[in-house]
Amino acid sequence: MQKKFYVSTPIYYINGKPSIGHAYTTIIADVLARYHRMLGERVLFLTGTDENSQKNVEAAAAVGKAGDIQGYLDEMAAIWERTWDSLGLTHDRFIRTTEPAHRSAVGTFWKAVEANGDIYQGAYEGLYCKGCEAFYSEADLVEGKCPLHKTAPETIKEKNYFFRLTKYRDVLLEHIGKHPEFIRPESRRNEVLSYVRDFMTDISITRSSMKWGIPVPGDESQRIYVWFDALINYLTGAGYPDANDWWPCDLHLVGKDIIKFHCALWPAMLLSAGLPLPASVFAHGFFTVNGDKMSKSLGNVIDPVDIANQYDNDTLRFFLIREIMLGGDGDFSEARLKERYNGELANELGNLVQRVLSMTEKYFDGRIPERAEGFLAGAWPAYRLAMDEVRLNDALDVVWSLVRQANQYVESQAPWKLAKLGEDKMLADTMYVLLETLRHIAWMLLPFMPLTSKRILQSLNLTVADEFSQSAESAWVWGELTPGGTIKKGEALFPRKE
Ligand code: ME8
Repeated sequence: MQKKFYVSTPIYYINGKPSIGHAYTTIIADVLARYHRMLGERVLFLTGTDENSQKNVEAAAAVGKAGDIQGYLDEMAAIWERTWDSLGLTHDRFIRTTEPAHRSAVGTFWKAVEANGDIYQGAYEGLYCKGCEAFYSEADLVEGKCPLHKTAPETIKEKNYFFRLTKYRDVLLEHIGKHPEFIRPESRRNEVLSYVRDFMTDISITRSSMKWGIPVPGDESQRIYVWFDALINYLTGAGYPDANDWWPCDLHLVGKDIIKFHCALWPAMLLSAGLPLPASVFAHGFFTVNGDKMSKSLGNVIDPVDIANQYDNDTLRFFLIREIMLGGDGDFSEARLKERYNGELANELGNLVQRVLSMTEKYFDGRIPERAEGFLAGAWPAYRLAMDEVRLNDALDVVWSLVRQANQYVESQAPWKLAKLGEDKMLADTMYVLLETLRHIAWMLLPFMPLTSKRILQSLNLTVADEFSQSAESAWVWGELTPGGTIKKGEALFPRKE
């Protein structure tokens, strides 16, 4: 049976435009989705927007749309969807939490949790940060302010419904302990374990003071807490409550800021509703911009589309993944971007492709010579293992070491000398090895740099579809490039930027 792969990103708040941070998560999900499609798997790549948040309501009011919140959300959601489209992302489903399908799924889910005895009424008083849409204790605050938003939380006092989160403490601890792949990278697991063991309490899952959001089934005076509603998007996006084989999700990709919601609250909700848990949550780090935290107040929020317009979509993807070690924190700087573009893309990859094609034209009239043995050994297994373990930096390292090896091979073989000396067989072998290596590099780049990959394959006179419904593994065998075929040298892949 065809394997399935279901990957999700967080659903984002849409009180502003997408930043390069949001693009980072969504691009990583796209790389993984493309990789699994390339393996011949059925893929569901879900992303979307978190629309029942109080911050979206305030953002609507700030632009004079307090009377038409849904209209504001429709405009903003369209901006987000257009952004992902313009970056060439291949999400299969864009979910919005104001969709009727989601509202109804949340109702069904609520009733399942309630039927299990996990919802009770209580009075709530707490410090609430609207930025985080979360309650804090005094101990969490720094100088009385939210550590993330640097604003003082409000005191909220109301009658709410609570979720019996603590009932699931032991099961969660056991699950996390038994399944190391449930929370990745490993450094995040201890953070979650300590929270679940020592700090987790039952949580209030409704607000009586809010007018926006999904009403509690049977009590219209209360709205469901935005996180309780938002997490359920992963089920709605997979067709819940209809039975289907997408659930459980294979990989929830998130930033480290929202790990507790995904690794404690969400699995407890699923256990309560009697549903299987996702296989894995992978949390990446946060990056700064030129060393500073990216924030609206500092005015340094980078628009991913601006970067893509200055360079191209593939360069943006390449840079984000190459520059920031997945799982750790990092920094985004345009100076580094230009350096990597001119160095790794223009000088290394672009130059390799250009010189190999030029020499094939010059010495063989653009025809692919007879087969010869190359130096690919071990590259595919290393690449596959890295991709399967979500070590995207390592997978790109495999590709770049091939690019470097190929460039060194050009230098050491010096085809121009072989041509002068009349070493025809050695010249032919050298060129075949280089052309065939380019083909493998193009395949490995497909999930990361789909347009570049396609251009390289086309220059080798090979065609490739954007999406694969069939496994491409047969193409990864050495020697698949057919002697006698003609190459087509095109424009330089990455013209240098001064
Ligand atoms: O938290 N570096 O939405 P959100 C890396 N709606 N990643 C970044 C980043 C940065 N500087 N800035 C943002 C929410 N991100 C909820 C999620 S899910 C059921 C609900 C990315 O709009 C990263 O993925 O605040 C982070 O987790 C996410 O944006 C937060 O997006």
